[in-house]
Amino acid sequence: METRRSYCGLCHPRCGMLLHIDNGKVVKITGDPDHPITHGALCERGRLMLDHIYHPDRLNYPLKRVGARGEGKWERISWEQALDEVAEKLSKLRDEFGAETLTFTHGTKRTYHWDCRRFFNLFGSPNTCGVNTICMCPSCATEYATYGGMAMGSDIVHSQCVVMWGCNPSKSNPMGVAPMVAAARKNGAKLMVVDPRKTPEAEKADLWLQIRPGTDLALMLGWIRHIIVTDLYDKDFVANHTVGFDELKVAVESYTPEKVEEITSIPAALVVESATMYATAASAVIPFGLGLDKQGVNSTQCARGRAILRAITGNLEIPGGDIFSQAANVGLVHDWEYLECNDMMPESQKAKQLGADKYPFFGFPGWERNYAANQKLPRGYCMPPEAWQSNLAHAREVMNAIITGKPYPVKAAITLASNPLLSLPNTQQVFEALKALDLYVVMEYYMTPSAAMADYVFPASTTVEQPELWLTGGFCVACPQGIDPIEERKDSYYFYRQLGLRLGQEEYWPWETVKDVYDHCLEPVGLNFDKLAEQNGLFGEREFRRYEKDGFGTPSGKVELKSSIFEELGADPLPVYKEPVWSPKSDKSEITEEYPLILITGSRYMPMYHSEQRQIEKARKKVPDPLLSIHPDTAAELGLSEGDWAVISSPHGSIRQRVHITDAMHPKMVDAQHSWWFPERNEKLPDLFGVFESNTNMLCPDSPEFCSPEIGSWPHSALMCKVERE
Ligand SMILES: Nc1nc2c(c(=O)[nH]1)N[C@H]1C(S)=C(S)[C@@H](COP(=O)(O)OP(=O)(O)OC[C@H]3O[C@@H](n4cnc5c(=O)[nH]c(N)nc54)[C@H](O)[C@@H]3O)O[C@H]1N2
Ligand SMILES: Nc1nc2c(c(=O)[nH]1)N[C@H]1C(S)=C(S)[C@@H](COP(=O)(O)OP(=O)(O)OC[C@H]3O[C@@H](n4cnc5c(=O)[nH]c(N)nc54)[C@H](O)[C@@H]3O)O[C@H]1N2
Ligand code: SF4
Ligand SMILES: [Mo]
Repeated sequence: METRRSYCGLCHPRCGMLLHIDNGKVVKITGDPDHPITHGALCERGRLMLDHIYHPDRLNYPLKRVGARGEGKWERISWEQALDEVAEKLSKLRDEFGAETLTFTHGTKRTYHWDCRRFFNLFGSPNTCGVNTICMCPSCATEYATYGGMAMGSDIVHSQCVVMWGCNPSKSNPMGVAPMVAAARKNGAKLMVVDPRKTPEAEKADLWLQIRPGTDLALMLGWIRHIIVTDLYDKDFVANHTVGFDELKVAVESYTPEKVEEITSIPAALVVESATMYATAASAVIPFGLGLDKQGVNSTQCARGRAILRAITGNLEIPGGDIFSQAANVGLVHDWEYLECNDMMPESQKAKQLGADKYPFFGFPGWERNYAANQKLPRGYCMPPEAWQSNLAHAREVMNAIITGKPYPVKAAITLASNPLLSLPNTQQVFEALKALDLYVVMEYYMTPSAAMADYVFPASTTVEQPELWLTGGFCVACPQGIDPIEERKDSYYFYRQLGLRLGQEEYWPWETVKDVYDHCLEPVGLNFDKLAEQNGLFGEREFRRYEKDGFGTPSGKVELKSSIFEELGADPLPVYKEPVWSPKSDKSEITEEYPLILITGSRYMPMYHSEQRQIEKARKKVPDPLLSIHPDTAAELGLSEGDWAVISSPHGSIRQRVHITDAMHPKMVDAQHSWWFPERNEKLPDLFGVFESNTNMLCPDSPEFCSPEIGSWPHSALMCKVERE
């Protein structure tokens, strides 16, 4: 038996994996004890990798639709034929309607993504759109505007105070953030949790703030006010490294603990105690939490509020604090923005980006300002903002354009590593849009509901069948390919390069394989992919407080408590709290009467990852059906018992899920699992694998009033619903 090093890519941490191979077939997988970050650990989803590699439902060959759209009739064709036909159709559509007629739906970052952006920039379409609008884009773009980087490298382990704000790592990041929090606790850190649910972290916390969903910004403003009026802020840092403090002070003036209690339901004394705990700790972190990004109207300003808190307490770029700069040597590796070819997009095409008129901060105008400020810093200080992460068309506007042809026709779409019918809000509209496309191309592992609507489906290779370079601010690790791709599966680089070669982009795809690309990326540090693998990663020494000599990557070179980029683009330069549209406290009382429960969706649970693992028997055995979590008293009132099917309705739609009774929920709230579909059901329309039946995004609206005014991020939480027995 042979053992080969590879990695798991079923979610973000890229845990090291050993493949035990017998007769060319992987027969066992174990964690790689020599992996420099994960040291042999694999989570329960990673341990299902073998079931995934060889699953009988995996797509192994390109498919072409032969029946009506969504009829489930396919013909197997060759890669050559599929690529030729898709390229020819794209070329014709571009000639007739302009390059902007092609769109792309992003999922979460799972495979290379710079190759997608590179292809789109070279093709000339500014219209890639997708879930990034609510996943990290609010945080990423906003933190760049505030201090010139995104704090993804929080030094949790050495922190004296860890604040889990809308973040549930024991379920969402069991190999990364969760062990770091445990280590910090062992080192004596305080733990604070701001979450409407009693998460496993909340149970263990020193303080748990059971916040009313969607009101976090009010709590942040209350914290900022308290920290200022009690002189707990870092005066040196504020005086020397920030702008806009006086205006900030005025903006938060009215957020007394009592007012914050009234809005958030957190007792005033606890508001004071928690703010004091955060501000007086020798070091403190507030790592990224999706609970903030996915709450709609306030999400962008929540990211601002969190950034401001980190700054005024002097917790940026210190040991045990929130860190965004790169380790110097790692910073020299060619990064993703470098590979994206953003300078290839003509000005005339940038101007056509859908949604940028409503949300300029979210499109090229905002990204270009963040980028320009970043470029003033010495090379390698902080990664430039990736367009993939903070420069997107708006999904709602794109879907509208597909359906109506206005402001111009969008006729073609590519989906790769995403399942838009399950992950985007307003499923009804996404479905209408997919139906209306002239050309829909999907690259996938499995036949999903979205893929079932395609004209061409391409088979994707598993991470163990392709190499990857894992680059972060602090380290760079080679993730080696473990086995040859099975049958005709390929990686996304191959897909985009082959399309590019057929569409006149030859000059820009000089590297034949993705490994060649990574060799090129590693040239500046005198390495190549194999050497990096041999030396087991490149690690850098952090240089803390680098801003003291180089400043921050913002227009003013300081932390902008009042954001000049926001102001220039017509957004509120200081955070202003807004009541969610549907809420027990909004003026739409008719909604509250009919839909009395607050709805949050999508809290993570193992072993599922979004809409995935539904085919994997062992995963389905653990979670066979979609679950709605509800408090025992509420369930009793509604006559619901554990395991009953219930109908959940919002003003936007209705779905069914099974009742799970738990006191982790507040009596006035429910939490519905997201992205459920049923691979065992009929692929053919109208069933489409049951995609409309239990999918929480049937309940989630995306019209402008529900979205944050700066970015357009829509709500998957802080909504209202009713629950009835089926
Ligand atoms: N209601 C609700 N909706 C949500 C959320 C929520 O909390 N509530 N969360 C949102 C968030 S944060 C996110 S990030 C999105 C996730 O949105 P998506 O990323 O669209 O979600 P997935 O279901 O993981 O879909 C990924 C698809 O790509 C395939 N795939 C996985 N890896 C690869 C690969 O390497 N190559 C290729 N070609 N295909 C691959 C999988 O089989 C799967 O079908 O969902 C969002 N939607
Ligand atoms: N098992 C599993 N792990 C995953 C994923 C998965 O699908 N499954 N998806 C991955 C992806 S793409 C992402 S983005 C991350 C996200 O991972 P996390 O950041 O942990 O996000 P969530 O689990 O969506 O939500 C975190 C918490 O926010 C709370 N919350 C909901 N609404 C609010 C609110 O208004 N205010 C506050 N303060 N809290 C609120 C929820 O109760 C939940 O406990 O998880 C990643 N890891
Ligand atoms: S956390 Fe689990 S699923 Fe994610 S990469 Fe690691 S082993 Fe794979
Ligand atoms: Mo996400």
